[in-house]
Amino acid sequence: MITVHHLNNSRSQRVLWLLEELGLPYEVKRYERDKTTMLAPPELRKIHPLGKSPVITDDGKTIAETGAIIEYILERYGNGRLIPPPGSDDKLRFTYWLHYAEGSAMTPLLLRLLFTRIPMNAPGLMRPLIKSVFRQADARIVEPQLKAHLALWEAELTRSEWFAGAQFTAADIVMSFPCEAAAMRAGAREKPKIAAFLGRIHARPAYQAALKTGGPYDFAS
Ligand SMILES: N[C@@H](CCC(=O)N[C@@H](CS)C(=O)NCC(=O)O)C(=O)O
Repeated sequence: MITVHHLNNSRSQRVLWLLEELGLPYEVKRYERDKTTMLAPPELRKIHPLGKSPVITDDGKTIAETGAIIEYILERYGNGRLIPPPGSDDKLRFTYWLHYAEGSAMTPLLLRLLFTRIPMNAPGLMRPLIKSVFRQADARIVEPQLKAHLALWEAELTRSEWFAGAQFTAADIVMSFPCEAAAMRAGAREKPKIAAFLGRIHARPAYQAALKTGGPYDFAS
């Protein structure tokens, strides 16, 4: 049986959701973030050297990295579900979003998070100066990138209801996290198609079931 090594309030929520969508049995081993640093506990490094979440173990194998986990589960247990037919245009779109979510979309979102958090932790007297430097850097480097990414998602969700065509697929599961993070940090809810996408995914029974299993998740609102 698949074991999901689940870090609270993290990307591994997507893996729980995928397993719920497929109706597969799984067990959950829980790990708690450090309340100050938000880092994963050292025990997670015993499962995979990077100690990041998500990571799963199954049948003697350890699989890390969201996209690789999704591919593994679909190939081994999916029976063709939640993935467009091989060779189709939608399959190409699926592959793009599967890699893009972590490979491209998360970079400016992470920079936005850091550029906001670093000044908050700066020593008192320096804080206004550091805040101003980071605000300018965000406006110059991060904001234009986020604008372009959000425009891309909005255009794709105008072309079809889901990221890889007319049917819901695991591409929507992988893209949920950038969309949710962008709703918190980059005004994604002002984009009507992205906002509607978030409404649709949050209403799915499997998403709700995964939330119950995973516990408090800041990104679901
Ligand atoms: N690209 C990786 C990112 C993994 C990652 O950064 N996970 C975060 C959780 S959202 C984490 O483990 N953070 C805790 C830490 O870095 O200690 C993936 O999608 O699997």
